[in-house]
Amino acid sequence: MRLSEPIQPRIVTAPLAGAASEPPDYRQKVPIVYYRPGEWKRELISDALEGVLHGIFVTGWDQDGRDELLTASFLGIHLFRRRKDGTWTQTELTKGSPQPWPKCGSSDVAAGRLGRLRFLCAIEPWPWQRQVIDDTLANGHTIHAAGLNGDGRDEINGGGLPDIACIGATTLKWYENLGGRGSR
Ligand SMILES: [Ca+2]
Repeated sequence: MRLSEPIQPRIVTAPLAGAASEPPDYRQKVPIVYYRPGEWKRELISDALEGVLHGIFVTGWDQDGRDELLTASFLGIHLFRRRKDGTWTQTELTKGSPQPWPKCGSSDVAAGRLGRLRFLCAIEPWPWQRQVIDDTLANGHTIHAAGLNGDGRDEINGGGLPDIACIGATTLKWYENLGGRGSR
């Protein structure tokens, strides 16, 4: 993850749930932290999320040369941005599934680009402009947007047609982007 100039990698960690939380509700705050190379000191990004924090996704959200962090948790999908002074902003992008706790929120998130359009793909999102690609995947676990058809382009960052891969309990599905028609 690139958080500042000059570009240096950082390690971001996000536990699945709070250390003392218990299933099925996992009612406890979940800390997201990062470490800089060399000192490896634990620095807090946020402890505002709660429940299961199942997915994180590092992305250049605003193309300012620094990476941002997307999270998928019981509270939905959030965007974390690092300010120049080192503090972080948190923006809720969607609350995810509206079902009662602990079936609320979102399980995993990835960001991609379709030409100039930016999109999120998630396992059970809610608002935004939502299009159901598949409702047959059992126990959807993780998701990613990428160029999967070997055309040599980084389709997340460089345009083109991003595809989506999703892992369920016993299946790995590839949803090929056919320019709006889609197939799997
Ligand atoms: Ca950025």
